Amino acid sequence: MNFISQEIIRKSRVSITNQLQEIGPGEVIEEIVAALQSTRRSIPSKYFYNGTGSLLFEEITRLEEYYPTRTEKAILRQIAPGLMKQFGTYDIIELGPGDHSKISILLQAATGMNMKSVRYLPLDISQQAINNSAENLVKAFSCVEIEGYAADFTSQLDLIRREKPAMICFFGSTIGNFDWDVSLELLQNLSNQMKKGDIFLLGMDMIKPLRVLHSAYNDARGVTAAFNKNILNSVNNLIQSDFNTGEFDHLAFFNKEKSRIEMHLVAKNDLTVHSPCFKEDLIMMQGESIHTENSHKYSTEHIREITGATGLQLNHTHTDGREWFSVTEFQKS
Ligand code: AVI
Repeated sequence: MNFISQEIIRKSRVSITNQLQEIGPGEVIEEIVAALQSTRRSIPSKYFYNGTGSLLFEEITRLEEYYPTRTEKAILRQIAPGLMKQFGTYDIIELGPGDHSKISILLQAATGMNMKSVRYLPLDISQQAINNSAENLVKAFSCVEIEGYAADFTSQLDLIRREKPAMICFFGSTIGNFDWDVSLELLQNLSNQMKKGDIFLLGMDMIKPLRVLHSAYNDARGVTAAFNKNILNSVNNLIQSDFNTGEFDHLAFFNKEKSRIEMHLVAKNDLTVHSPCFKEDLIMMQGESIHTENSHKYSTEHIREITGATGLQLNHTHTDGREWFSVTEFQKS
């Protein structure tokens, strides 16, 4: 396939390219159909984030029960001045930022220090998210220059045109949505692309009391349930299937052995789903489920293992008072 990457926005201080067409629609369809038809049915969690899914996730981050975003931001507010003082001249690359609330904390610190120019390179699967962030950030921060990529950071890290040493940010414990082996591979790949002196900031959600974890993924207003069910709308759009969200229940629980919250969609009754992309109709029995997400929770031992597997040097782990969340600074040596 020889798609030409499309530059979609170029204004002064902002350039955004869409590299997603490098991933052909056929590959997306194949991936979804194979996951749905495997013996343990699943949908890759990256497909949560269509327009509605991204809005629902933003709503989740504001929920009383969902502590990770609030806690991570509190840590970032504390460490931002020190980070910008030390690394403010670096290119700031952010993987999967979603909204711009976390980078804003770093840019706020840069503004407080009268920094004249900060180069910000966000890479996100959602084109809309990149556009919105760019628009808001240039309005709010006169120092920022943006080079955004609508791209999949699991396979397109090499696209980034960095010009200087880099501070790579991977916040929100998005790493937790990958299986442990896959996340180590992703981090090894990232480490291989880093240059000596580059910094990597990794946000990780830590193991904590079960009731706190449980209610974070089973909020009283049902926003997480709506987010979970919406993945079926996203899939319907991608493979022209006819999943009906009303036919499924939201299920989220902590799997202690694997140290992760698992989210599933459970069929309320026997049902059949059609799609021109299926060889045969997808038949589900009452109680059968589709696994939609894993959200791993970590210990300091996991952080040590990452250091060993990637060869990155661990500079510092910052946590909140309760140690519910951590932001770890690694360095390429
Ligand atoms: C994006 N990710 C880190 C969130 C998480 O907590 O795993 C997604 C999410 N799923 C349900 N609530 C939030």
